[in-house]
Amino acid sequence: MILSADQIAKQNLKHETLHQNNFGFLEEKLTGEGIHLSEIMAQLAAFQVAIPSWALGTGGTRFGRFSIGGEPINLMQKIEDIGVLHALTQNAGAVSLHIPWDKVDNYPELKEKANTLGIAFDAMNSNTFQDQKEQPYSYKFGSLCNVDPAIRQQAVNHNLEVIEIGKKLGSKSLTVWLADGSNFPGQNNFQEVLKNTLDSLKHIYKALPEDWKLFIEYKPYEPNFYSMVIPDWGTSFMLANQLGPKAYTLVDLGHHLPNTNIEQIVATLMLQGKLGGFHFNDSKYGDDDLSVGSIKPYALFLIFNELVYGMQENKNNPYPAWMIDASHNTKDPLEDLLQSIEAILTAYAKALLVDQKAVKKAQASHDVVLAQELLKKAYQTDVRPLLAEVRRLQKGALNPLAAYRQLNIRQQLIDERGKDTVASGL
Ligand SMILES: [Mn+2]
Repeated sequence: MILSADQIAKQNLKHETLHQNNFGFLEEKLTGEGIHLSEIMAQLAAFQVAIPSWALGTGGTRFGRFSIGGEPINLMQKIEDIGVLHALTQNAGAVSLHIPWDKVDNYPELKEKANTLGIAFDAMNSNTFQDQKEQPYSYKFGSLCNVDPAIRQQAVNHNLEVIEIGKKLGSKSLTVWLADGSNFPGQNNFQEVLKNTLDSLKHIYKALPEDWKLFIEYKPYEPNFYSMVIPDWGTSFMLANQLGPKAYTLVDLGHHLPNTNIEQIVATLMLQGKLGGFHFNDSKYGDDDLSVGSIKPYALFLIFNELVYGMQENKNNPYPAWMIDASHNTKDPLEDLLQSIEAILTAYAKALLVDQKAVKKAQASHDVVLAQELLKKAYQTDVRPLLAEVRRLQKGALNPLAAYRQLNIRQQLIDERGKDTVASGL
């Protein structure tokens, strides 16, 4: 289904008066504090977060999966769902594909469809954590790290194929996340599997077009529980440095052990110009894949504070590729994504409100209390009217979630696609 600007404008009428009052109040307050709102609003409008093609259906755990109905059964329908998210929020203008799940026969047709909905193709994701029917070798004991050169070659070839598909769609980056690792002591020789991984990545890097980037994602545990070959940002950073200037580290919020200071990792990578990609989600324990900002919204703000600082100060670091990487097991995936997009933009807006000069001054005079208060002040600002105004100016919804519900979009999708459809992916 395609959502028109007229349908959204009609929904906006219901909230118009209240919004004008709320925004007017906030605008006066922030302008009075010397904040240049138009600059911040332009940055918020420009922010586009990619939606992964595998997040549009209901996710599951190893225990079960509960379908929501009306799930997209092919990539065209997934693109349409992202079109709905983008029409409502104006911040979801990109998709991230996973190969082989998202292979199609006609790539120009796919590109055309996405273009008409204002959706670009962000990073391509390879998959060497599952075996595919037609492949001769198994990844059970690793892919790029495997002790068997034939298995490594198969995994390298898969990544080269993903690059070729990406080229057809206008993507400019490849994300490599490896499930490689071991479950028991003695299973792997740590040095050997890391060396093999670097060697395999070198082959992939060589095939990368000049204007592409390679993102290396890390994860401390799961699916392997004793060791992962790329368990942390340090290993990813080392590999990226050894590969060359087109290779970067990718930070996924869920891929850290509890209480890790992720904002410090962000700062370190940006200082080195090596933060390439970013995956949003939230968690209580590990890679829980919960809606962004649902558990630790202040941590998300602190992370964005470092991202904003880095985007302003570390010009050697490229503009990061943003993506939501979550699994929607209990909610309507589209509602969950709307909540995540709102949480991301909220944290970004608050970080943009931080008085960086005043923070620097407080730090220079060792005024710990003031430095902390300056961050808190920005964090406690209610930026919802600001985000609504940015959306309104671009013909998005004042309240995307309310519009989604009032327009009965899930029911329409069920009517259109059926109750028992199952999306491909996780
Ligand atoms: Mn991820």
